[in-house]
This record gives sequence, structure tokens and C-alpha cells, in this order.
Amino acid sequence: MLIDHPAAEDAMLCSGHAACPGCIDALSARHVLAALGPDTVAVIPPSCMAIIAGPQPYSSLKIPVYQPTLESSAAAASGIRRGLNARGRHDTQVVVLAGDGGTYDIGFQCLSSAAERNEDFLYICLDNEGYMNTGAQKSSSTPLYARTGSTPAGKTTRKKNLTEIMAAHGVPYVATASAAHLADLRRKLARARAMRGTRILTLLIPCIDGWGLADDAGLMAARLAAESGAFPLYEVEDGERYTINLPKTRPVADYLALQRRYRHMDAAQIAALQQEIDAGWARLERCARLPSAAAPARDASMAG
Ligand SMILES: Cc1ncc(C[n+]2csc(CCOP(=O)(O)OP(=O)(O)O)c2C)c(N)n1
Ligand code: SF4
Ligand SMILES: [Mg+2]
Repeated sequence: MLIDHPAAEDAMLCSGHAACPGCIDALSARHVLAALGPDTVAVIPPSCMAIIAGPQPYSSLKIPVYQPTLESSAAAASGIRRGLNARGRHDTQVVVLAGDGGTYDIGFQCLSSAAERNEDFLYICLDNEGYMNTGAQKSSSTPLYARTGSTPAGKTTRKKNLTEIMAAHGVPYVATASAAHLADLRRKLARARAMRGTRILTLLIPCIDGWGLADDAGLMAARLAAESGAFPLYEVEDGERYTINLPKTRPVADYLALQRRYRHMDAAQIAALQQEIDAGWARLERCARLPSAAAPARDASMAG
């Protein structure tokens, strides 16, 4: 797969790491790191990405990595940012690479308060829709009906809408993306890199093991998730300017059929999930059509 800066990419994520074969977690991280460049500090809480990065003092990343507790990534990133600023290193990027459990659930209060302060870092949520490195338990990102280790009959509640929640904080940039739509991902990374303040990107990471996918189906699952609207690709600036980046062009049944975690669903459940997706999509279209009021100017110097 083509990468913009092969030299930087090679220098920043080594081969021989511990990702499951075929997983696009590492591929996605490679694209993130290639876009940010070598003058970057990464914050990686417990997650598949922490395993890929390796146990300290070993690391597959050739940039400084700080591994905080699962609840504290955004606080750690805030502190590192302020420390770098105090040393005059304003151009060094600070990036968080966290899972959905560490973002939607366990690290959420920390992320919310950092966003309220408009702390200056890029937060990437590698969203595999469950607590995967600990054996595939459900998180609040797990979608309705999906089977996990802790929801063996299928989840009975909906996926939390993190993008909307973070957009409601009024931060400069919130977006969804995946490695399956590479040009869109690269553009969003470049955009986020050029901004200051809190920027949050959620990347969908189909979990080969936890979702019950063929080893080579990770990118296809991410592609069908976006095309079916199960994981819409969109971006929100300053909490109010919405842009939908890809139309909804196929039924969710196409996406479900790839995955073992949905194999128990009957026709009525598939119809209910389709209805939920259609309602979410209609809401998104309304937001994208709304004329936005003048955005309040955010002052990144307030963050440190
Ligand atoms: C407070 C706390 N609870 C539980 C754990 C154990 N734990 C480590 S990683 C993890 C799962 C994290 O899931 P997620 O953030 O989605 O990352 P993934 O493994 O899916 O990439 C859990 C529960 C922990 N480290 N800290
Ligand atoms: S458990 Fe899933 S998300 Fe984690 S490395 Fe393996 S395939 Fe990837
Ligand atoms: Mg996860």
C-alpha cells in the first residue's frame, strides 16, 4: 500500500510487532505516524495498540511513547503538551492512540475535561468496538446486537455516539475515518495536523478475532461499514460545520454478512438495525444542511 512518506513511516513503526495477522490496527497507526512525522510523542494506554507498540523498555515505534493508565490518556497528553510548550517545543505533535474502551468508557471523563479546556493534541481512537486485547468484551462502542464475550446473546443497547458527544464540546475538529478510504484518511490527518487545540479522529478497526472475520477481510469490513452508513465518514468543525464525506449506498445486511458476531440475527433484528442506521443518517444529513452560525474563535494559547 502506498504511503506518502515511506522514509518517515519506516523509521517510526518497525515490522515484527505483535498485531494479529491481517489486523489493520498497525496499518492505521502507520498512516497516522507517517502523516505526523518523526517530531511526535505518542501516548498509548492499555489496548491492542499498546501490545503492538510493545512492553517497555521495548518498542516497535521509533518515537517517544508514554504508556499511561487506561483512564488517563487525555490528562497525560495534556501534561506532555504543556511540558513541551514550556521547553519551547511548540511544533512537536502530541498524539494519543487509544482503543474504544479507553475512550468511550474508561478514559472518557479525562477526554471530556481535556476537550473542555481545548488542550492542544490529536486524539486518535482506534475503534474496534470492544475490549479486544483482553478477550473481546463489550464496550459502549459495541453496536446493538453484536455478540461479544460478555454479550453472548448479542448486545441489547446501542453504540454510544462519541463523535456527536465530542462535537458538542465545540472542539476545533472531530471526524471519523478508516484505512479503507485512504485518501479521505490522509486528508483528515493532514487537516488535523495543521490545526491547534483538541482534535479527535475515530478510526474504525475491524477486529479479525473479535468480529469473526477472515484474516484478509479487515479493509473490506471497514469499507462496507462506511458504505452502509453503519460507520458514516464525516467531519465536524467547531461543533457546528458538518460535512458528510461518503454517501450511504448499500444495505447494512451486506456489512453484517461478513461477520460472525452478527450471525445469530433474525430478519426483524436486521430490519431494526437498518432503521437505526437510517435514522442516524437522516439526522446527519440535517446537520450537514444546517447553515452554521459564525464559529466562536478558539484560542489554543488558552491550553497551556
Ligand atoms: C481501569 C482498568 N480497568 C481494566 C483494565 C484492563 N484492561 C487493559 S486493556 C483493556 C481493554 C481496553 O479496550 P480498548 O480500549 O477498546 O482497547 P483494545 O484492546 O480493544 O484495542 C482492559 C479492560 C485496565 N488496564 N485498567
Ligand atoms: S485483537 Fe483484534 S484489533 Fe486487536 S490486534 Fe488482534 S485483530 Fe487487531
Ligand atoms: Mg477496543
